[in-house]
This record gives sequence, C-alpha cells and structure tokens, in this order.
Amino acid sequence: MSKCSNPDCVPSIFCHEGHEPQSLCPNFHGNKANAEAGKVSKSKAVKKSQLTWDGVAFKTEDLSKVTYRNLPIIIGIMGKADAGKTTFLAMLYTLLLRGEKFEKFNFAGSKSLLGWDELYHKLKVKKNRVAFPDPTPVEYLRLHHLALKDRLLRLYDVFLCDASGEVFSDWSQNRDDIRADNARWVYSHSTAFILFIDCDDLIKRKNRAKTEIIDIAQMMLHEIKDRPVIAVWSKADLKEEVHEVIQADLSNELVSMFENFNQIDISNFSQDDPDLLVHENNIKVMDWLLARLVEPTALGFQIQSSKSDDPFIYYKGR
Ligand SMILES: Nc1nc2c(ncn2[C@@H]2O[C@H](COP(=O)(O)OP(=O)(O)OP(=O)(O)O)[C@@H](O)[C@H]2O)c(=O)[nH]1
Ligand SMILES: [Mg+2]
Repeated sequence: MSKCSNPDCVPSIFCHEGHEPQSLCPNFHGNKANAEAGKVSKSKAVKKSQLTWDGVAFKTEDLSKVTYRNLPIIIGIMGKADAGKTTFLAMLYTLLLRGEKFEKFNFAGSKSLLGWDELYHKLKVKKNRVAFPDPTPVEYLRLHHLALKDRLLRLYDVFLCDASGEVFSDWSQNRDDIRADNARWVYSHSTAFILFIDCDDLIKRKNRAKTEIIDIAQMMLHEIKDRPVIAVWSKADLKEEVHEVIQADLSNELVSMFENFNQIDISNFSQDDPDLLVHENNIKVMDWLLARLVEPTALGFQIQSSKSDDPFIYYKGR
C-alpha cells in the first residue's frame, strides 16, 4: 500500500510533488510534518491548507508552480482567429471526461481543473447542435495543465496554450510586431505545435485563407529546430467542400516545409458514436505529439516487485 496521502502520487516510484527523498514530502505518512498535522483536527487542517495553485488555467508566470518538479511539455496551439483552437481544448477535456484515453499515457490529474471545466461548460454538444466557446480575447494567454503518467508510472506535466488567433496573424506578418507578444511567447516556449487549418475559411476565402496559413507556417520555420508540428484540418465535417486543388497544394506545401510533421482531420460534429473525426482524431493529435516528445523506454523494462520471495533477489553479497 502507498505510504503517501496524496491520491495522485505513487511515491514508491516518484514523488508527485517532486520531493527527494519522498519522505520529505508533507503528504508522506509518518514524517514529522504529517505527525504534527495528525494532532490537528481535520477541519482546522483544511483551513490551514495553503495550496500553491487555485485550479484556474495558468498564466505564464505561474508555470514555476509545476516546473520545479518536471521540465514541462508545452504544446503551442497556432492558427488564425476562429480556426477552432479553443474548441479543440474544450473537446479534448470533454473526451477525457467521457473516458477516452491517450494511447500510452493515463490521465493523472490537473492543476487547472477549473480552467478545463470552464471550457467544458462552454462547449455544449447536443444532438445536431453544438454551442461553442467565445472568441479568445487578444490579450489572453492561458495554459491548461494535464499531468500524465506512462506505463512505468513516470509523471509528465503537459501544458496546452490558448491564445487569440489575431496575435498569430500579426506575428506571421512581422515577428517583432508589438501586438504579437503572446504569439512570441507561445512560439519560443513550446516543445511542439498544433497548426490549425480552418476548412470553413478555405471554403469561403479560398487562396486568401490558404496564404494566411502558409504565412503562419513560414514564420514557424524560423527557429523550429526539430520540434514536431501536427497540422489539424479543423471543421473537417466541411472538408469535402474545400476545393481539391487548394487541399492538395496546402497539404503538399506543409509537408515540404516541416520535417517532423503530420496532419489529421478533426471536427466537433459527430455523425456516429464513436466518430472518427471527433472521438478518435482529437485524441490522436495528442498521441502523435506525445509519442515524439517522450523518449521510448527500454522495451520490457519492469520495476522489480519487492514482494518476491526469491531469496536471490534480496541477496546483496557480503
Ligand atoms: N463546422 C464546424 N464549425 C466549427 C467547429 N469547431 C468550431 N467551429 C466554429 O468555429 C468557431 C470558432 O471556434 P473557436 O474555438 O472559438 O476558434 P479559435 O481558433 O479559438 O478563435 P480565436 O479565439 O478567435 O482565435 C466556433 O464558434 C464555431 O462556430 C467544427 O468542428 N465544425
Ligand atoms: Mg480561442
């Protein structure tokens, strides 16, 4: 049985709060801090609790509340206004709540659950009708946190950035634009990118819409290094109406620009349940990025069980 009182933590592997050794963690049963806490009544203990986080989506200056324990994975969501960026975040959380799972990672908590919840309540998926979140204000930049654990129970902190599309359009024309602070922050801090291609815009504004996407992509090339990029064709429920030449040209151009690249269709309107575009592909966006960001572990590596009664396992030599 775990000796830690934090239900998110598997201290026999790593302390969830980053304490080294684990016994220094205030949540660890039997240490001094806990022994003293045990004398205080439960209600008093709750009043005295001083959480370092409040559950809302992080501002950039709050990142250190998590980075002390892990180098985080930051996913930059790039794309022009109205492309479906915020809705993607809301759908991702809705799918996790529905029980959908990442391929190689389990959900292990979040320090921004209120932020996720806010998104969840703004995206109302009903039969044949979806209510969407409001456009993101220009000055807004928030990071939504997911703690994930792999099969070896190693903890990863993942942040997904939500910023207004306007700042990416300004940045794509001039990377030093004074209005593009948020875009610069997202670009320079992200470990990987999701680039939004708005099918609806391609239908309505054709090549002008395509040029704007290429402009953002070209600015991303500036210092991309080997950071992975996945282009998502959002509102793909409408993709059939995108002119096939525009579709092919845009796809080919992006493939020729980025080396560590993939593309996928996503939507928030389902035809079936489960629906490929909605229930599977929104999750696959993250699966693809995570697979490129997290080092594969040694195949077959197993943590030794201390419950084995084989005497040779305990023999340390004398
Ligand atoms: N057809 C279709 N429309 C969608 C879909 N997802 C979003 N939309 C529409 O796109 C609009 C914009 O979505 P948002 O998620 O707010 O877009 P955004 O990229 O965050 O926009 P900014 O915050 O202004 O940068 C929504 O209000 C919907 O009208 C989809 O899957 N299919
Ligand atoms: Mg938005």
